[in-house]
Amino acid sequence: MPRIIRAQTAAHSKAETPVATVNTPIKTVHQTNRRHSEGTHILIRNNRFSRNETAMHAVPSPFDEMPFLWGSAIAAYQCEGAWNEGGKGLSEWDYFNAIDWMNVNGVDARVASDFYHRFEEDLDLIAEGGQNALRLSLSWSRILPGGTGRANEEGLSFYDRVIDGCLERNIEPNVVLLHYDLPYPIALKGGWGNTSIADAFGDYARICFERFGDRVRLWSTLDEPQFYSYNANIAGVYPPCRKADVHSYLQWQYNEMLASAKAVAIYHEMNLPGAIGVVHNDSLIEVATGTNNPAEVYTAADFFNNRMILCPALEGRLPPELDEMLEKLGTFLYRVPDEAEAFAAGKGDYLNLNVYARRYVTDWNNSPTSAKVDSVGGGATMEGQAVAPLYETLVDPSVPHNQWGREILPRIMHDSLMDIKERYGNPIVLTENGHGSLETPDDSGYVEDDDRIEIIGAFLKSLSEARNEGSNVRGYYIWSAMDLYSWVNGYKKRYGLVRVDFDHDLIRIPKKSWAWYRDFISRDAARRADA
Ligand code: BGP
Repeated sequence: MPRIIRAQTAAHSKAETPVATVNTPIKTVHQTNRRHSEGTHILIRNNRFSRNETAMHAVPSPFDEMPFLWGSAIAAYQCEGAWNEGGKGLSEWDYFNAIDWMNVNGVDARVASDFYHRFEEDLDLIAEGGQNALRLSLSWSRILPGGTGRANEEGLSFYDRVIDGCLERNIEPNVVLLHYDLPYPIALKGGWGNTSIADAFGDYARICFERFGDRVRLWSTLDEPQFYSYNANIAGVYPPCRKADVHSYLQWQYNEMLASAKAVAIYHEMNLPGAIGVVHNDSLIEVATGTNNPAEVYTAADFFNNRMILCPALEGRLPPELDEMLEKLGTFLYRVPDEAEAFAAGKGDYLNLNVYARRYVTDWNNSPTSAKVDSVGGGATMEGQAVAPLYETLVDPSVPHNQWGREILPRIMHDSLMDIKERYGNPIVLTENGHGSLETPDDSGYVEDDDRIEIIGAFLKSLSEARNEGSNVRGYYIWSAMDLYSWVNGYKKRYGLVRVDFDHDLIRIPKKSWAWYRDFISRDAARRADA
């Protein structure tokens, strides 16, 4: 069994943590046995960069008035369809998927799950499934068909109906302003490579807050800005499909977080009765034993995967290690003159965290920067990355992988939540967790997705451990409410609690996991009421 080196977890209290200042090298490496582990772990005290303890924005926390949120998640481009209806403009993904040779699975989301026309039925199934929350995104192109300028009333009123439909059914809407589907006119101007996108995004955000801010209490600016940029600039599978372009990868994240900060600042100025943050993904870094420079590898992988997002989002500043890392990576960023003020004003109220997998890393072994992803399935390719000259990922043979080569390791739910609690401390909503699989229904269209039930059940057990240990987690959402378009993976990769029959009039049939989740939620409520 491999041993791994990991960040501090709740297994070690803060009191044990030596206080270190910025630029203090990490020295302390501890070894311990962990009950969740598949082997022996070594913990790194990652205190090289002191936590920024500035007070959080003083907004009334809407969480105080909410029960624990048990929900599921969707995203506009992946489920809405109606790509050219209701005055909607073209998004970058509409354009990209129309280019044959870029569209690896030969499908697009012009119809998708047709949520645009069937959202009432989907909301009914969410409510009947015992869920009290839905995370959804708005389509920027539906609201501002040109990306900027005049808002489209038809688009706004569609989202009025969706949000009101949630509230009528006691479903708390958690709204993301942008989930990858950039308006094409903005992409034409350089998209996330152009710092002026922050102003355009701020204007779009203001329109959404003005229209929906009275009813929506949970907001996110962007979905997974790091993973979005990674797929677009390192893996090269999302538009504009650049491979191993580290400069663009980091420049996008800088611009994304500048845009996010702008939207957060506008939201706070408007004094609306809710909370706003960003959605980040897969934040847990674990370093394999046998690694020669574990502390350096940890810091580098944490910077590359997390810190460009988490520092602005939760501390209102860029990572203190930014310049040092840029120099090591041999690259630079175009930065705006007033960045310190912009990021300080854009600190969020909470974090939305998506948990699927960890980053299992070791020393750089001279491989050029590259990413391995599998957009077709079948299990031949394991997910991974090399980031020259900093670190590489490893395949851990003791951990099972799904059919797209992604680790299935449920105990990371607990470890990710405790890691964020220890290092950043903000409230968290667990906004995505799920299991992608190739599914075969029976003759009636019913799917007995026992694998999903088993895997999500194990993640939920791990979530419960984190809750019991004091993680400030306020909600959990399964990806996804129903089957939908899985980006470059097309429609074969299914995540839904409800099957959508894409070949037969998009009929909805709840899967076994839908009823199982409903029963789980009601059992949890009963348990907590008794406690
Ligand atoms: C998250 C995205 C979602 C969703 C999910 C599953 O990163 O926020 O949009 O797609 O991952 O990923 P995939 O569909 O690529 O399997």
